[in-house]
Amino acid sequence: MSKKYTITTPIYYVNSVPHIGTALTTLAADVTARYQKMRGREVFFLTGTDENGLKVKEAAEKAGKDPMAFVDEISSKFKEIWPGMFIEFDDFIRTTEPRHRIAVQEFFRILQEKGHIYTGTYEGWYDVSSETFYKESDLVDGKSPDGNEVRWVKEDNYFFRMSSFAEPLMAHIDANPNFILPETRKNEVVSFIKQGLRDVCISRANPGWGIPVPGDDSQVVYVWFDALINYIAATGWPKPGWEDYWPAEVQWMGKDILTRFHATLWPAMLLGVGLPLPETLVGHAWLLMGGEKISKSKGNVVAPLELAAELSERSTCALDVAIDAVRFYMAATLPVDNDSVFTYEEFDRKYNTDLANDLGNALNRSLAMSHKFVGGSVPGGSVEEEAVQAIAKAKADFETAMVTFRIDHATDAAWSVVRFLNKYIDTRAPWALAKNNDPALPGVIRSMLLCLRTAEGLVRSIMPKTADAIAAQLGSSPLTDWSQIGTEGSLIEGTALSQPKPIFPRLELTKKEEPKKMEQPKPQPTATPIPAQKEEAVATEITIDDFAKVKLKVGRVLEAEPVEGSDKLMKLQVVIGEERRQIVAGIRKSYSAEDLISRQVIVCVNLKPAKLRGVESQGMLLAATDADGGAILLQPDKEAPEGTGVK
Ligand code: ME8
Repeated sequence: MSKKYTITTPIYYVNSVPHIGTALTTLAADVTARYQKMRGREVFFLTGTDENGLKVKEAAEKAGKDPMAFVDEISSKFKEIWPGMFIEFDDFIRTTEPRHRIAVQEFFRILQEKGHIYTGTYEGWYDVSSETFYKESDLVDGKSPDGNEVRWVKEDNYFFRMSSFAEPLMAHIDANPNFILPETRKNEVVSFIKQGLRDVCISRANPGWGIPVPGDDSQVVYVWFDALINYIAATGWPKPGWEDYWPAEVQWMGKDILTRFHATLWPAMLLGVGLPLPETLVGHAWLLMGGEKISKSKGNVVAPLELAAELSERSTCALDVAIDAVRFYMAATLPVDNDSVFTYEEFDRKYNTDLANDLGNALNRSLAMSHKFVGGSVPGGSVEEEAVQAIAKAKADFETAMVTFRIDHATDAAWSVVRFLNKYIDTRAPWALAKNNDPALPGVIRSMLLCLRTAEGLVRSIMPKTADAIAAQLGSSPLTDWSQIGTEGSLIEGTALSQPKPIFPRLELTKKEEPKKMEQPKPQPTATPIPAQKEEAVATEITIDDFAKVKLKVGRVLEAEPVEGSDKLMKLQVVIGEERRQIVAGIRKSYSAEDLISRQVIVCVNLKPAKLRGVESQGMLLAATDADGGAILLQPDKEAPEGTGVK
């Protein structure tokens, strides 16, 4: 069997349920796994739960439960939630399993045999919350450096000679520039090692919970020493065959557990036993909320599936899509060097801008125009050079980002082709080509569709269900082979396209929810939508100055969909120069969505915004009224750039 591409997450404490902090690391590992599978690697993706240790025992006591029943219950929540987020792990290890206990005891025994373990008395502080030993000089105002309560401990324990591994460890770090990522974290680790690595206490007095030290039931193995061994236990070690799974290509974690544990204790333990070191350790930064790390102990948790369920309810997108939107948010904002702050406002804003506006628009416009201008199937013709280049660059940038596990950069690379596509549509203006019977039209539409197909492939590891939905609308099978992404062969001429079905309905943000920092600040939206133009007699004369107060501009309809629960109203996304507006108009009886997409319109842009059937409208379309009361939309006599003023 060939060596698998092994990816691990930390094993999470079962003192409480999963939240978006733990989901962040697991999602990063899942994106890595899916990407490597697309590239043809056989992947072994390991996650699990950390169930020994005082922290868990005390949490069980607090809950009034037997520790085993308690860990069974919470571990199963982790095991269930990940598939719910479309996380495809291959193995889930629990440190209460026999396979883990056997590996830990064997590991301990080998280190003892090799003279790396000795007995002594530990006297110092212990932080149960992070299961960490601290010296007096480590404390800050009598607390751990993370601000946790500490307890004084004096015990006869076993110690691991970590100090003797400082040199080989530094040599390994120097020789392997990608061993610790990102660079900022590597520097932290190097300075930690340079301060001098201390021997580590690796056992605690047996509290009746944990893995007994081999040959000494009065002690249990220190929970961190035990937990780290999960990575090798899951490979089947010490039984033969583990070499197919170890060393890991990448071990994902948060920065909190990199320096003291994964980047020093863990490699020293492996060196001690004589096992190879993982290729890369990635220690990402934290997601904060209200200025604090999102954590179980702080109680400021956001449950990822609840976040998705709420989004689905508020936006009316499908639940699968909402789960993908949570995945997207995490991938796009994955904190690397610096912590990032989670806010519901930013989550909503990214949904609207990156998903509804960018990706959703690109999909809807491309499909609608393919139906309108080339009969609804993939045309032949050649893809235009600028599209070829944008596609190649997006794919290459994605790959480069993934070499150093920059999931945030990879996500941005995927979006670069989406952003290119929206601009390309605006500048190549297929509606104008169609009007002039320009022979470039099929090639332009093909270029648009190839960009979409590329986007489908590039977003697949981040948003698998959305990628499937895009493939289905393109009438194509899912693009799962990385080498095919961006190729002409991935888009077969003559394939029937489905009608555009909006995947990401826009979220209506109330004033309170309106994000403080918008990427592209919109001018104050104004305008009351007028469902249908009422014919009114001209009552009073107005002056030219009065008339000048009414601001009219040329716009173009990008998207159109009926407003649910109304047989008159149509919700439109209209581009007016640099800005986009949502306009609700009572034109449904006279126009279908397809009639409207890509049509130019005249918009009154300075009416106060209003809600129609609960949907905000930020402008009004000008229309005449026919004999039956139906709307006849006004449009410029010839194409005018969007945003042009009308007098
Ligand atoms: O430390 N932002 O488990 P744990 C980013 N059992 N990542 C976060 C986060 C946040 N706000 N909160 C949690 C343990 N994480 C040990 C690990 S491994 C041998 C043993 C993620 O349940 C991040 O990956 O406290 C962090 O390192 C991990 O969850 C800590 O999970």
